[in-house]
Amino acid sequence: MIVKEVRAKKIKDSRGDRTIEVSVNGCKASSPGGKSVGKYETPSYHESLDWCIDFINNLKIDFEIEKFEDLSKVDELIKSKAGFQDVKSFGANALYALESAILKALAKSEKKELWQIINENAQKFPTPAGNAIGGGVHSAGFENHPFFQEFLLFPKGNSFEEKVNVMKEIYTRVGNLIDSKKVNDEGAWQTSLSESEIFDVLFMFRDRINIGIDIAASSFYKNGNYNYKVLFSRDRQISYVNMLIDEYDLIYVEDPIQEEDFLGFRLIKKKNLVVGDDLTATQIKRLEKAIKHKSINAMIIKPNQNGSLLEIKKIFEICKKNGIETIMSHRSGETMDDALADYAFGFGADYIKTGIHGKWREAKLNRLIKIENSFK
Ligand code: 2PG
Ligand code: MG
Repeated sequence: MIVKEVRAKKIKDSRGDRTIEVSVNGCKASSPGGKSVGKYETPSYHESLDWCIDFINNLKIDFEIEKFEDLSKVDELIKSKAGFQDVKSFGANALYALESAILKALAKSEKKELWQIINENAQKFPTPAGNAIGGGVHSAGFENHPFFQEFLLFPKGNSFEEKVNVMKEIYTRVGNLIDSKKVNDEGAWQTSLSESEIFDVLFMFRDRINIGIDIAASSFYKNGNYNYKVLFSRDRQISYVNMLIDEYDLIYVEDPIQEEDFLGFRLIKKKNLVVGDDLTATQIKRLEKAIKHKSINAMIIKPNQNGSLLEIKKIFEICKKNGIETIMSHRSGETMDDALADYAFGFGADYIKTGIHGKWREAKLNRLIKIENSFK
């Protein structure tokens, strides 16, 4: 494929924050934005969003792109033009949107689907994981919200589409049961119920779903303690989480411990998934450290925590080699771009965490349903 036209501009995400959209030969891709941002994520932009837009609008790609690996040529061009050692210095949002738009244009020119550019033989569908009840920083404006950031549904079913339908049905029934009238940044119900009251509600649907949580523990950790209004020490946090795992049969616990504490993660029970998000921040070095310390058995992969799709591919390979399950994930501030679904399918993610309610979340779910139907 010959790249004829590259354009970048500002758009608004679901939260109304500015983000980047890149179009290559008329194919558009954009980057989302997080609120519970891990300390080790690649910064979103070198200098600023405007600087990156300017840079892309002056970029001349004068070589042919024929396959996924050719993204390395784009990386080299950016590095030499900007004088970066590492292409990620360009900023994760800028790099991801550019690379993703290039791959979409390549897919179009070859009359293929985006996922086929990653892996022509992909066939495994991820299980959807959806945030039903929200808390933490995503619910910051809501009084007395839960401390935990996400109460997630892992629906049971025989196909991706059936799982999505189960997830949506239980989401609606949960909202009625807790009499919630509002949703948060991610489309999850707002509530003043406590953690244990929420678990009791979700537990009623155990025949249709499994329960998971994203504690996002770094967001309420300060000076050695976890602040639940009452301060919990590290030991108390570890035993509290382990107690919840047993009590409510949790199958998934994301960021139960703050992002610096690899050894604390190791002490969380592993009969379920113990998932790194802020801990690993979609960075190869952080993943390798987590493997060495036996901190996790599953990892969140957010393209815009890293920026480079070539590195994302490597991360999937390292995870597969080391028995680490993979969760491709959205951000709390999302765009209508549905490429995340193709990346989840193409890279063979075990799960996709992309919310339940709201057009930005449904775009990704519907894209995977469409891919599934194309195999029928
Ligand atoms: C998370 C994400 C997505 P944010 O913590 O897993 O739910 O939140 O995008 O705000 O980092
Ligand atoms: Mg998280």
